[in-house]
Amino acid sequence: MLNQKMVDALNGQMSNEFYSAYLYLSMSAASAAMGLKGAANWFMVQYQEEMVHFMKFYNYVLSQGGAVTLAAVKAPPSAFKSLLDMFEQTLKHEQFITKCINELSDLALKEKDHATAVLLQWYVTEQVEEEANDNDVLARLRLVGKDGNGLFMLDKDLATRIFTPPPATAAGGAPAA
Ligand code: OFO
Repeated sequence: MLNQKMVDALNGQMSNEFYSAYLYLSMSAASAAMGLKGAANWFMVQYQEEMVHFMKFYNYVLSQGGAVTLAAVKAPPSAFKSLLDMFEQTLKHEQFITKCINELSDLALKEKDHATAVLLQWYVTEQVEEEANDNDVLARLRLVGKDGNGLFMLDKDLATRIFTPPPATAAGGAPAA
């Protein structure tokens, strides 16, 4: 059972996850407009992953008898200077999300809500992977610099990223935990 403080905090994080999805969808569109089809794919996969993050919280709150309260989602930026700019903003945003997840974990432990603490462990691990992925692409982008051929090759690599839906989501949004 969730207490109200935890329900409110999880609803707040749902907004953050939805904004993440919105942000990466915007970056996917901007990449496509720059002719970077691989990067557009990479950010589209990221958008899909963020919707999984959102739905995992959504299903969890409902399964525990909590009320899901959806808030307004602010508009993401739509103009970016370059792919490097997008990935720098991506890493910065993910570092903010990591901080949010850590704070939620602290709250779950403070409230002795062990079920939510277990759920949040999945997000803690996910954030380690997300930041590592962003740092990897950023390092390669810095290496490439202004070299068009290098960017072309990197874009080809970003095109290979595939979205794998988790079983609970593939089953139509059943409670994930
Ligand atoms: Fe990008 O991890 Fe969720 O928000």
